Amino acid sequence: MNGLNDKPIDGNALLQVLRGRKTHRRPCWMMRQAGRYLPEYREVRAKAGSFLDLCYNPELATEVTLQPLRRFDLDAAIVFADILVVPHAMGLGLRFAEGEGPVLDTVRSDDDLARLIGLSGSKEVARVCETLSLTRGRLAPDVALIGFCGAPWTVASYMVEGGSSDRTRCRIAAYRREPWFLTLIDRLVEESVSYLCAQIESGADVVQIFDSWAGDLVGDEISTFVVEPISRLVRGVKVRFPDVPIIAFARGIGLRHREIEAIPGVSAVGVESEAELALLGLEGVVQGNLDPVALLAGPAVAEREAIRICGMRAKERHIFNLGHGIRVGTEPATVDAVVKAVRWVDG
Ligand code: 1CP
Repeated sequence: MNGLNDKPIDGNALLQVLRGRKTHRRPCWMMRQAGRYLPEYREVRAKAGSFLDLCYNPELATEVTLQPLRRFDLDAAIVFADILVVPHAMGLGLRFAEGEGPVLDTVRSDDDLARLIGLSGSKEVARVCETLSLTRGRLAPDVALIGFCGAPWTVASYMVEGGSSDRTRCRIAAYRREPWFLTLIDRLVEESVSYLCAQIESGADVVQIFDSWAGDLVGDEISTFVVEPISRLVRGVKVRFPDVPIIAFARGIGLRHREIEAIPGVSAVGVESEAELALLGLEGVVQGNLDPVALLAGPAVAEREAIRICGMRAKERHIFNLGHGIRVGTEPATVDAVVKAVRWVDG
């Protein structure tokens, strides 16, 4: 099996589960399934130049999107891009410093906000959309194509801080609720709706919203900066594409995933590794939550943990995944062992 053959579309396990139907097997994909742990990725990345050059080169981005599907029996491909495409397309300077992560122009004042531009006509968005349509054309019908964006809180944190951080400056703004911070969140909802809709028009079958830093927040900050903006984002996409399933991953909010599950239009809830699936009280479809470090511990540990997680959830209500992205240094053979273990559980 290589995921690149031509089985019928109704064999798409991820779409079956997201639509609440019976499935022939437990859908399985892994966050950051394309990336530096794969030697063939490193080769294309070297050819492309920088990480951003790769994101905006549709032919090469399509190639790296498809690479994990050639190795592993997965049910989905996720378009190779980044959550920071949105602030980049809104006019902020962005570069990825080797070994340091993203460096982004900051947004800290009313003037900074006023300078942000809309996504319509964006070259960056057009390139990502071209990658989606090239990829959809080359993928087997039984493999779903996932488009994505960052959630407003997570993307705002990079814009306010200017890169990776502990988000303290952004959290202070959230506590104070300065008008410009709320305006920034609103702008991100609006632009993210148009970004996800553009991805769907270009071939995404499913979209995922990544709120990687949702777990920073406490109390009603979670309602105001995670649940409400995600609800508005989901509503905006659903108005135009009512049949496209949406996965919402607010990493690190534990029991408050129930509030994400309750958002109308959310088809599945992503869950971090730290949460115990059986204790969360989620009734619908959950995605997760194998610890990426278990994969670094080798195939025997990773298989054991994968089987334990599958045992907590019927295949109709589970999308097997990690609780966060695959780490650099993971052996591809361990990823293969995990996928095979998931297949061994229930086909
Ligand atoms: O060349 C490289 O290997 C650079 C590493 C890399 C990769 C492979 C970055 C830099 N981004 C990506 C691709 C990417 N990013 C994908 C598509 C590939 C796939 O999943 O197979 C996706 C979905 C993302 C999403 C993303 N980017 C998130 C949300 C998910 C998560 O990991 O929490 C975040 C927070 C980013 C920001 C980002 N991109 C890259 C870095 C180093 C960072 C900063 C991370 C941090 O602040 O800790």
